[in-house]
Amino acid sequence: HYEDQYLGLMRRVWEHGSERRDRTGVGTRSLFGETMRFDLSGGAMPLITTKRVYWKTATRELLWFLTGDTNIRPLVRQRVGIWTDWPLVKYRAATGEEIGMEEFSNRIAEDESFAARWGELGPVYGKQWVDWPVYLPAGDGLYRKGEGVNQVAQLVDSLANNPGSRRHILEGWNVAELDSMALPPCHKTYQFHVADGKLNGLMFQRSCDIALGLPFNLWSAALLQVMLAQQVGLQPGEFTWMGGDVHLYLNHADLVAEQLTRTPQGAPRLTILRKPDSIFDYQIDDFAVEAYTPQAHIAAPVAV
Ligand code: DHF
Ligand code: TMP
Repeated sequence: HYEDQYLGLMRRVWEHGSERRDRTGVGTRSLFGETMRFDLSGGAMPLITTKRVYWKTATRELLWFLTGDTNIRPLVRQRVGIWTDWPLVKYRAATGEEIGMEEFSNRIAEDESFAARWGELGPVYGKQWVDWPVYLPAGDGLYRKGEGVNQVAQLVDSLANNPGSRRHILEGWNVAELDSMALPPCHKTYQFHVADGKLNGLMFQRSCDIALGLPFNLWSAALLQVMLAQQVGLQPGEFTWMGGDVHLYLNHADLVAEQLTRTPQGAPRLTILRKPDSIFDYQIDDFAVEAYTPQAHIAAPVAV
């Protein structure tokens, strides 16, 4: 089963990972340099079945990236809370107010100027993907802001018109802007490859939370590949995932113990119900997943 790769990785990291202190202070066990491969033909997706994964939440996040937005407000208004912890921690630190997650989310959703002030993550994925900043020399060592680069639009164009290229890349790691991001990108590089009428994809993730982030990341990267394939008239081929620092947080012991007793079941399939006019026109209701009968969700704390 395709998911054996995920469970095998989880087991290896838990049993053989080096124990390391990390930025969050929680502590992890970690291995460096890992790969998994998934066949996406016929609608197959690397969707984890040994716990329920909220693939619609992950899809909403991907669609939000494609809008170029970097404020959590549109996510929060769709009841997607996966990015709320970071602005919340910042707000608490700045104001000293002991506000709860629910109250903070309500204010983000209801108060536009509050959201503008406190819901911003900085120039994260969305910004770099569709509006990578460009500075043009303006004489005397000065620069002026040029039109941003829409990497995603360029990618669709290159896949369609220059399929043999070895430069089908989507990059999130804007070195000059890392300091102003709430988190530097984890899934930082995507590369695509056209061969035999198929679109192959590769995603490199520099830092990987196996328990919480990875199920979302596998789904989203594969979904982006399938959407791109649809846009340029190719079949989805193979999806390769590569991880740098691949870790389990020490406070995920209960999740690991439970999930490793479970056996993957079924082969969920994705259908895209129409062909939107462009890669930027997909909506949440365009996606249907069949044959997904996951085992129960396993809650685990996220390290902030
Ligand atoms: N930090 C850490 N430490 N791990 C992450 O995976 C992570 N991911 C980020 C931002 N920072 C991160 C963005 N993606 C969840 C999933 C993905 C995600 C952030 C959080 C998460 O908490 N998933 C839970 C609950 C999902 C929900 O409530 O909708 C899960 O069980 O999947
Ligand atoms: P870091 O920036 O110190 O590496 O911390 C980021 C943490 O978030 C790390 O545990 C990896 C995890 N993460 C994912 O696994 N996937 C994601 O998509 C994101 C945004 C974060």
